Amino acid sequence: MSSEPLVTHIFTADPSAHVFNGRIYVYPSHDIATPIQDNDNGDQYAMTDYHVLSMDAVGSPVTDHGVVLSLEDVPWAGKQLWAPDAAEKNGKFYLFFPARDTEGVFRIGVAVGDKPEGPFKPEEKPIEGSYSIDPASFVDEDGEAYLYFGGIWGGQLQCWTTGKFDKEAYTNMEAQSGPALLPRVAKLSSDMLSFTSPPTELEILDPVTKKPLDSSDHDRRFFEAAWMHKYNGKYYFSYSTGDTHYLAYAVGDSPVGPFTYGGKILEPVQGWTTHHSIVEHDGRWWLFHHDTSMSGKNHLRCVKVREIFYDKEGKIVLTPE
Ligand code: FUB
Repeated sequence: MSSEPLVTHIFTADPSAHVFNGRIYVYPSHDIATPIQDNDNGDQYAMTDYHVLSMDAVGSPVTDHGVVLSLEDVPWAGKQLWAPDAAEKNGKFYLFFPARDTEGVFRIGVAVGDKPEGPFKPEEKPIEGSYSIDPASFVDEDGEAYLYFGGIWGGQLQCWTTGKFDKEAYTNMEAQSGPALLPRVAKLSSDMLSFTSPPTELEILDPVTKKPLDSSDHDRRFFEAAWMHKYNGKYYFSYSTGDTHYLAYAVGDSPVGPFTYGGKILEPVQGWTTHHSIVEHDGRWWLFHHDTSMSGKNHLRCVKVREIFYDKEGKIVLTPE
């Protein structure tokens, strides 16, 4: 189950999985071929639309619902439809997605649909106050909704340390000492179309020193691919460590942190990027992720799924105790 791509007729990546009406829906990036050479900006990830996949259960046939949103339909977006996510609230479905605007700055947009499989109609403008990439939505048990986001290097998070886009910071990628750059979280308005207040940083602390992780700690510090899920009353924030290629997680008592580093979920997969989501279905927990086993190329990825487990202490493990 862990080694087979979910679908083979298109390239898919960055899978955000949710259960809506008892069915598993996956919102992936739709990778496409491009002559652009690999670079640290991620220019080779030149995606232009989104598909939605769904299935009754892991292992059952997967339906591709086709194109649910295209770049040409998003008035503010210039290029690069990167990792999306979706949420449901009050019977409506929301697709959150990053793209570079016409100035080349990554912003996050939202598109609204009546069904989990779309289609989705984009808002005219990106979410005010949004920036960087990899939005992940989380609707808590009390109905409050949050958007987590951010990605360094090509994801431009390092350009926002002053609150304004700093083009010069782009080429620096990240500092090599001092506290690591942090993912962002913002509470969503009740209509899911805006932030109720400016995004804040999500703290990730070392479990022993209780201090923020350092930017030199490439095995543990946040890079991109935020995801939030709740298990046993605790909030699990998971992410990619980017250039060290791990999926890692941190645990907290509140959706806005602070979080304490908890460990690795997955070792590096084939390909430069690693990106995932975690979802419960019928009492079992699933890790959706991607690799490049279908193509051998970093920008032509395929989504896979494997089961995960929790040990007695609530740590995420790949084999049951
Ligand atoms: O798919 C483009 C980018 O690659 C995503 O936004 C990152 O998380 C990485 O998977």
